[in-house]
Amino acid sequence: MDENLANLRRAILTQDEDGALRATRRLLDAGVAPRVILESGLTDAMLEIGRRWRCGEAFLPEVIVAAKIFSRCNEIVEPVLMTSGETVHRSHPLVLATVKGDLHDLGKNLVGAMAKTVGFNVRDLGKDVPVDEIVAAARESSPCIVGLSALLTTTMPQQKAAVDAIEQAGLRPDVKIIVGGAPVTQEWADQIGADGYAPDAASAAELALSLLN
Ligand code: B12
Repeated sequence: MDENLANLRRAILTQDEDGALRATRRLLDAGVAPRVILESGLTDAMLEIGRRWRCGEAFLPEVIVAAKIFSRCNEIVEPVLMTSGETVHRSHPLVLATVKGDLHDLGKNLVGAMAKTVGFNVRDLGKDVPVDEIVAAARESSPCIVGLSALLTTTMPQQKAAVDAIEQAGLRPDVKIIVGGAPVTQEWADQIGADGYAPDAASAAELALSLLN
């Protein structure tokens, strides 16, 4: 299994789409848990790409291709994740968005996939989503949880803008807000008045569940 995971990571790092899809199928055929493939295969490879990019060992076109391969592999893993006995049927709405100005959506998509497995009815607004649209969706889905993703330090203030706008629209406390993304911390969540922060998709789903009570 470790060798197959290593093959998957290597294929993403060398932009070998066919190899990555093959390695993903092999892992699923071997019965490896979808969550492990998402976290220890796909996500770890993207983090390594990020490290290489920062050090000048990789360049933007490679990151773009790796992100596309990540999504293709995720398309194969997600349906299996949904049928993996862990799925619970609830139908509480979870509105998800990557905030305005931010085009990073791989992490948000994983949060959505994981939230579905614990029974959330996920309404994904996509990326680069303006505050007005987030407020409108929160109003329509209320009571609900709103999950806001930001991967850039320059777009984190949009999370605060959304929290403030939801507050001003009078939608609290029926709307709980959780935030995440690589530069986001618990401290930031506290500072902007969000109800919670989670560092990864599995803990995001757990956090959302805990807020239902
Ligand atoms: C892939 C990538 C891209 C891709 C995105 C493709 C896509 N469809 O998403 C592309 C090439 C488009 C891109 C563009 C840019 N990027 Co970029 N990108 C990355 C990279 C390498 C990986 C991000 C990723 O997908 N990680 C894998 C996923 C699974 O992890 P994740 O996103 O962190 O999500 C997990 C958690 O954070 C959490 N989570 C995420 N969202 C949420 C939401 C909630 C509610 C919760 C609870 C949890 C949660 O759970 C997720 C799953 O476990 C990072 C490096 C890094 N270390 O993060 C840089 C990075 C984020 N990018 C960076 C930059 C600078 C840019 C550009 C400005 C580059 C440029 N000059 O054009 C543009 C900005 C475009 C824009 N306006 O958004 C910088 C940001 C620096 C900063 N401090 O702001 C980083 C850190 C790289 C670096 N240089 O250090 N990027």
